[in-house]
Amino acid sequence: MTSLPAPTTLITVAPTGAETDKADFPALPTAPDELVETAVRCEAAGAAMIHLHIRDDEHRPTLDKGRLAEAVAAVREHTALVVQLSTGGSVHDPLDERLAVLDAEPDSCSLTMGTVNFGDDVFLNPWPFVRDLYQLSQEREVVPEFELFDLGHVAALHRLLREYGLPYGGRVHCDFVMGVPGGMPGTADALVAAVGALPGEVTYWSATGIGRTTLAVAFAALAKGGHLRVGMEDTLTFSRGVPVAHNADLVRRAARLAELAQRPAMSADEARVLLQTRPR
Ligand code: KMH
Ligand code: ZN
Repeated sequence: MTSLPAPTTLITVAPTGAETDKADFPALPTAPDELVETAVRCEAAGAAMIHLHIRDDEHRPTLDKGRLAEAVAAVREHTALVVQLSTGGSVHDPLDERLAVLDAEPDSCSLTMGTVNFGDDVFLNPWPFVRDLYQLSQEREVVPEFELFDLGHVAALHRLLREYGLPYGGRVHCDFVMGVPGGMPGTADALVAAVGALPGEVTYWSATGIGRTTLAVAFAALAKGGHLRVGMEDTLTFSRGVPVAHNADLVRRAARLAELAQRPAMSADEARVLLQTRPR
């Protein structure tokens, strides 16, 4: 693994996800104006990229093309954040709709490197889908972020790069999503093993730990020279018994940890250079 040393930390915020019900968690940003307000506050708190899932008028997950394009435009209008759209959607979304997410022309897209059990559900990512989405991202000049839920996904990333070459922009950025019931555990040991298995082409990686693994994964990622993803998609509890009040609180805490590690949060403009997103 030859990841480049970064003097600053990329903080990605994943504010919404597809799993939590608004009714259970009213602070979850689901409406377009809530997403914009969240993006603005998270950028001010230190985020440089936003990983977006969108919802419909009833706050249910959707991959509606018009709404996706509106969300990308709205975040771009109010912030400089790198806009990453989720192509994972919810576990119920069909593969063809997940491919069509790229029609909304994001800067970046998530790209999960294999199927994984996801609680009681299955998050489906068969190889032909992974391959098609990757080739589409190369064609549309969208920078993929490879989502790695398990060590097998790291092995699949070796195969993808070997068979289909580098992503648009030439940088290879991945994100370890740890602690999902069905994937690798959110521990420092698992992170060290997974980082050690990365292909040599990987330039940067971040990590996020689901639920109570959040802090352990964040500390381990910083110790290993990685970047951070935080947000209510992954964590609904700020500390024992204290629900997250706003995504910006999680970003602010991540920025504080990065500062302590003497790799302060990078700006969105720095993130564009790091990731080599398409100029806009
Ligand atoms: N909602 C999960 C099933 C991604 O955004 O690419 C998948 C997910 C990954 O959140
Ligand atoms: Zn997601």
